[in-house]
Amino acid sequence: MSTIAAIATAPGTGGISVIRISGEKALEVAERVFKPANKKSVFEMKGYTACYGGIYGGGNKLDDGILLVFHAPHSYTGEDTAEITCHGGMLITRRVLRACLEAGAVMAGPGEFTKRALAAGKLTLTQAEAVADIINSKSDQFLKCAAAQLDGALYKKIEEIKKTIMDLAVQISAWIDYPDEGLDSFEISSQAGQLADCRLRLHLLLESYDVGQALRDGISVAIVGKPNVGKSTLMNLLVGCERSIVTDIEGTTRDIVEENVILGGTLLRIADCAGIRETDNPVERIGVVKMERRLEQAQLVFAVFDNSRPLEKEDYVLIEKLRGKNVLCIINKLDLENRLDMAYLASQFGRVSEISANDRSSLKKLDIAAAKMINPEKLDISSGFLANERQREAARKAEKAIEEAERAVLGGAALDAVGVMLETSLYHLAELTGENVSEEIIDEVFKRFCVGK
Ligand SMILES: Nc1nc2c(ncn2[C@@H]2O[C@H](COP(=O)(O)OP(=O)(O)OP(=O)(O)O)[C@@H](O)[C@H]2O)c(=O)[nH]1
Ligand SMILES: [Mg+2]
Repeated sequence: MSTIAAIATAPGTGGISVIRISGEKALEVAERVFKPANKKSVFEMKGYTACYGGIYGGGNKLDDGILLVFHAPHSYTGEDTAEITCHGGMLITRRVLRACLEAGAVMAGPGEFTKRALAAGKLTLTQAEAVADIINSKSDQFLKCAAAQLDGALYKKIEEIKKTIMDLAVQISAWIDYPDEGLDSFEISSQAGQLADCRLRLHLLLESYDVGQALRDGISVAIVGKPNVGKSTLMNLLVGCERSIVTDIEGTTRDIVEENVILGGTLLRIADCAGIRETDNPVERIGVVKMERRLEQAQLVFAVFDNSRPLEKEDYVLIEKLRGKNVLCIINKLDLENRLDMAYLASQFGRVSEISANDRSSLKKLDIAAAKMINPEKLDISSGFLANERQREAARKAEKAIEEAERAVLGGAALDAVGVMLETSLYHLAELTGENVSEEIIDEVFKRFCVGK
């Protein structure tokens, strides 16, 4: 296999940059590019040791830096690896990379270091996918789940299910080999019970997919209410800057203004929408239609009401629209004299938060209310979850095969047919963990990675 090199740190100016080299000739490449200050050869360096020295390329000294050496198999990739740390300028970093390429390395593809770690058995495919998730995490909550995944949370869950199915398949093949023994009703119900248990465990995992997506991409939240209640002021409070235009003119916001914020420890994709009302203004009407569409898709709604005005027709229309939805009722403009029927709103919504959106101290209240709304138990997927469409598809196929096997056992179908269904489910579970995937799928997974990881 070729020796690869890439810049492992983010592009841009920084304190330091790291150029990573991995492969059979990693130390040879490093020896050509890096001259230790102690005059020793790079080949003399022990694994996990660093040394200070000069970095050379094109016959010139490029920079001073540090070389870190890992000997196979004790490295991330399982191969000999060298990491050169230089000063963190874009130009100098690229020059050092070029020197490594001129010294015999080839440019690494996206995620190629992790791909090699996978090939060396250092990681499972689900763990490699977790590496990409960790890199792309935008909230503490998702980071925690991705870290557990890297620790093998999903892999362990799938292995447990596979073990149960494998035991059942072994029993079945024994019965096929010794048909005289026959299957009694106790054995049938025990087999069906174990299959039902596996099906349930997979079903729960399949449900975890949506939660994982929501945590990764953010829970979709719509801020709705009649015009002028302070939706955009609330949006700006949550974002921490003047993201939406605020005026005292009704119908200020038309287009949807969207932003990611962390509230209650969770990433939320918040949309500030046009105020709900009937209007002759064609532009505002388009805004209202957009708001309604967004409201339909929202996983969580912040419904805003104005403390200084009595409930009006638009408020009642909105309350009707919100039935059955996950809603945090926000009573805004608490600093103004109360004219709003708060008791009525409390009777309509499970959770009410009273704030002044133009007062920053309201943020704490909203944080606590949102944390309670965003049911943390339901969102706790740190014990393993399906992280992407590839994993979901494999789990779905395995679930289907188990379902069929369960039905076949209960229906008294021929044992060899049940055996085939169990084999099918095992096949798809192995696909999920990556023991049984094609090169194309692996390539697809690593496309999501950055070069240098
Ligand atoms: N006193 C007081 N005024 C507020 C508060 N929140 C918002 N306002 C004012 O209410 C007016 C309307 O605020 P916006 O945030 O633009 O209201 P909106 O709901 O986005 O309105 P539309 O975009 O027209 O639907 C502005 O003059 C804000 O300054 C608050 O908590 N207290
Ligand atoms: Mg607005």
